[in-house]
Amino acid sequence: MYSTPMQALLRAACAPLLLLAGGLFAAGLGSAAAAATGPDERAFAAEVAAEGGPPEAEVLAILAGAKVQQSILDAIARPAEKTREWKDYRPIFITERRIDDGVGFYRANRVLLDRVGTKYGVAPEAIASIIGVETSYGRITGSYRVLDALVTLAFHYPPRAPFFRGELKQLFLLGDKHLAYPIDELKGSYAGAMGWGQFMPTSIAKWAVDEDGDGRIDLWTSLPDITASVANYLAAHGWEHGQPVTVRAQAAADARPLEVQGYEPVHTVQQMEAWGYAPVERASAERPATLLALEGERGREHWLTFRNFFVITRYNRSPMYAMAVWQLAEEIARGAGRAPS
Ligand SMILES: [Ca+2]
Repeated sequence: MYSTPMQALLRAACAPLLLLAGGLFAAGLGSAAAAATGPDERAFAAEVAAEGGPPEAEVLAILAGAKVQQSILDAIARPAEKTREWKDYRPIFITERRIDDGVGFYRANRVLLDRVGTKYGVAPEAIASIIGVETSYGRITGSYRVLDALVTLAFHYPPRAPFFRGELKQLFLLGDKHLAYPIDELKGSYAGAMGWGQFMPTSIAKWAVDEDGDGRIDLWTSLPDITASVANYLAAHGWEHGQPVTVRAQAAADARPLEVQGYEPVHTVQQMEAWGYAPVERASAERPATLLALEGERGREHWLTFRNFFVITRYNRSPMYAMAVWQLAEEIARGAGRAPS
């Protein structure tokens, strides 16, 4: 999702917009300041109330309790690190510990993960892996108050204010059904991403699920809600159950150079092969694919990526994120003694 703790490392790969802000808004707040409720906040509260959220006075009272935090502004404006190559990126996410913890998580929750996977038509190891990459299986879900994060970024960070204002508004519009805790008690990343899967408010509104049926969505303590919400996110973005995610390709010496724009699979495997990128494992000739080149430990790697890979990039736009998620998923499946699906 948006800027989980892990994703401080991904910033270079996925968010050029963040570059714009370095240093511009760094001065003058001290460590935290009570949020003002000026004209912007009053207009916001009126809007929330008009769209079916809590009454204006209640919204303003909650906003007044928010703390504008310099550390949030620092975190979002931190200059991007230089772009990492896959060989440097992979070891950050695919560690022995994360694999072992993933296998443990899968084994401990096998019945649930398999049931949710079947119900939503998503590979259960992909659900476990996303939770592993986002928050180390729920260990690091963020310690900022979501209200502070979203108020700080909506009203005190002009480069992304429209985006975060929209997320803050959605937070107020979620209501009791979608929120297991009062707004001012929610914790998350510095950008307001919540729970084991790091859902932003708009993602909660669209895709989070009350899987255990207790009438509220708890993305912190209900494993059925957590896993089903991740599964539903992938399903809603077009996951093809039982279908491949990637296949390694061998590039011919005279392979046609391909300028890949985005990660939508647009050419068939057969076409890719004709252009000089032959899959090293069996792959359906008619399956739409696209090409991903990565600088790996042993030089350049070529991969054909399919619809399911594109779906993972809907969770986070970086293709290296998607590759890390899927390779971790494969390790989890192997370690748990099931064939990757
Ligand atoms: Ca629930």
